[in-house]
Amino acid sequence: MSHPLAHRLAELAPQWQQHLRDFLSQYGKTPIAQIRVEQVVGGMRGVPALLCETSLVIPEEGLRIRGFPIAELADRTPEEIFWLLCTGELPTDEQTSSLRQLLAERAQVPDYVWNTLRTLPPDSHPMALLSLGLLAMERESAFRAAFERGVPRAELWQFLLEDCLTLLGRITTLAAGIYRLRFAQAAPIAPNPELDWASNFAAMLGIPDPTGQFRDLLRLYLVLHSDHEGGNVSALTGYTVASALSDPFYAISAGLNGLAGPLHGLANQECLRFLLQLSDALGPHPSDDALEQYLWNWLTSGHVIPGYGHAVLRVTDPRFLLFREFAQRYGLQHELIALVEQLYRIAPEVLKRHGKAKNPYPNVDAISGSLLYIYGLREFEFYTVMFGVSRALGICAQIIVHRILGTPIMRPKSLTLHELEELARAALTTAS
Ligand code: CMX
Repeated sequence: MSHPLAHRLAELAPQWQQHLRDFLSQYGKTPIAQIRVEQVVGGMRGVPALLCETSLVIPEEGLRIRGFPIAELADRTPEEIFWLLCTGELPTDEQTSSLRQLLAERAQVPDYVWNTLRTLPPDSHPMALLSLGLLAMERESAFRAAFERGVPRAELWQFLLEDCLTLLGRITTLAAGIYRLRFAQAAPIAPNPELDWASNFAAMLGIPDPTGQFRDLLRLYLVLHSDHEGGNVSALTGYTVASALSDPFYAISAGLNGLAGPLHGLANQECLRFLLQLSDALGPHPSDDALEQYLWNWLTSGHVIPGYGHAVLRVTDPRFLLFREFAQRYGLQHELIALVEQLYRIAPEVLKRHGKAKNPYPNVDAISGSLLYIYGLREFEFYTVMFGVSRALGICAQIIVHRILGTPIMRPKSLTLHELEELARAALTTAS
């Protein structure tokens, strides 16, 4: 367990723990917010009730990872981002290469995992395969073994870190292998220990990449999707499961099951499907009027526009803008990109006129799938798997930090509608 990331976290752990103890002893009983009835019923929207150190989503700005606006991190590698997420510090070159090596050393997926996946019917969703593949590896958990040996609670984070590194080392191989088995009817490509995490993933997918642009896109993709604070379905689920001291194989697998939902990670798949449908219906170069009418009919027949809106953001997602810059930098002249641009001009106005969505602007999913499609990754059922590989970085970092801080098992209080009504009436009476 002697590697630079474990060492650095061991140095930081006592400082973080002391900070939290001091803070709790001074402010532990201080109320910071009131909760409205509609928030209790409405998925706890906006309730500041979770601790997440790795990142923050500012409604008027977008994602910050450990205080850095995401645009400042767009040229970094996933290894650097993972180090940053875990420690709050940008790594030195040496630290980055140690992490790169560590992940590369752990990139082999055992045969029993492939054998398990091969037993599933061919129409199983790739996200189900990814989640199941991780779950199958649970038997190897160092965290669970340490717990069973009676390792003291305060030391458990070190075993959690090891599991997370194993899981992250393998997840690119697993995901790429799923792509090969499911869509190319071909055997998985073995990981190359010389390559970094993103390049290895690109190589193992086996998609022709003569210019190296697909690899660059993948690196950006893995960075941009890595974390989006703690309250989104996948992160919250992963954190909740890990808070019961379930090991990371359980926690990340569970988080990814949440990511597989169409309102969350599946939206990039749905977004591309929507664009292709739209192009089929109106032709690849529709007039603005035709597009506006199509969107209006779509919305008024009860559908959502995939890739638009967000539970927290209230501006265009900076990750959308960073992908757009990528397309501009490489001069991508594809009709899908033209359609993404045209939607960006027209959809926000239509959503505003429709009057429901609190945020009428695009999120990251409005463009990410189109870029993958253009570079030859055309099986859009696979897109959420890509998202999951990246998001595993953030959820792993979140549960590592939580275990270092020693936060307890999650247990919010739920109420029946009757109790909620009583509470609401009592609150109104007291206020008047
Ligand atoms: N198209 C049409 N209607 C939309 C909409 C959209 N893109 N976004 C929100 N709305 C609607 C909601 O469905 C809701 O309608 P009801 O009152 O009838 O239920 C209303 O506007 C208010 O919703 P909101 O408070 O603005 O948004 P939520 O926090 O409830 O939901 C999200 C957020 C992302 C689920 C929603 O905007 C959506 O469904 N967008 C399309 C799917 C998508 O792009 N998801 C990816 C999000 C990023 C991610 O998590 O990965």
